[in-house]
Amino acid sequence: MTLVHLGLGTNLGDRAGNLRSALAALASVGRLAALSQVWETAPLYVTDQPSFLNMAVALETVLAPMDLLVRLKAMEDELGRVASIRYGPRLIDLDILLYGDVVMESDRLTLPHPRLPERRFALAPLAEIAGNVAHPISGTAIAVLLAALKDDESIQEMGPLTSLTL
Ligand code: A4P
Ligand code: MG
Repeated sequence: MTLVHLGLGTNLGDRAGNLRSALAALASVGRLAALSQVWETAPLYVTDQPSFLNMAVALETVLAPMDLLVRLKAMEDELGRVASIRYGPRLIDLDILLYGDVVMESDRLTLPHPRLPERRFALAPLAEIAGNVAHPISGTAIAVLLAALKDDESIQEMGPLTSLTL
């Protein structure tokens, strides 16, 4: 059993509904151990697209990293994701931020997520549920990585998913 941290992102359609559907689907690959709040975040990279809802979850799973990735990609398809440009709009995006303290790099999977340290939209929700967890490569705690960010990424706390009325 490994404790994995996932980042969820959505910026199309019923965004809160997309997060709820994703959580329901994730229950089939492990036990949800913690949920962050929902954060509304300005789009990064491709800025001419709707704003995102982002959240992070902790998942206890017996699936190996590649098996988990395959299941997450299948979920993205089932939840209605249509092929889009890189960093473009999506119904739901499921990224593996941390897989325990595993460090690996292959064509299809890089762990921890390579762009985690630069992303406020990923670090802020993750810090709520894993602030004291050390980044497996740098050894720096997630909360410290967040505090060290010097970007001007605009993000806003929206409260727990259960109380979201968007
Ligand atoms: N892949 C490699 N490592 C991982 C990992 N740790 N977790 C591979 C998940 N996937 C991983 O991803 C492309 C491929 O990356 C996967 O097939 C997998 O084999 P994708 O989700 O199909 O493509 P993408 O999402 O367009 O690219 P990428 O690089 O994953 O981008 P992100 O990280 O998903 O970023 N702005 C805000 N505010 N909030 C967002 O959530 N998201 C994005 C997309 C851009 N801007 C955003 C947000
Ligand atoms: Mg992705």
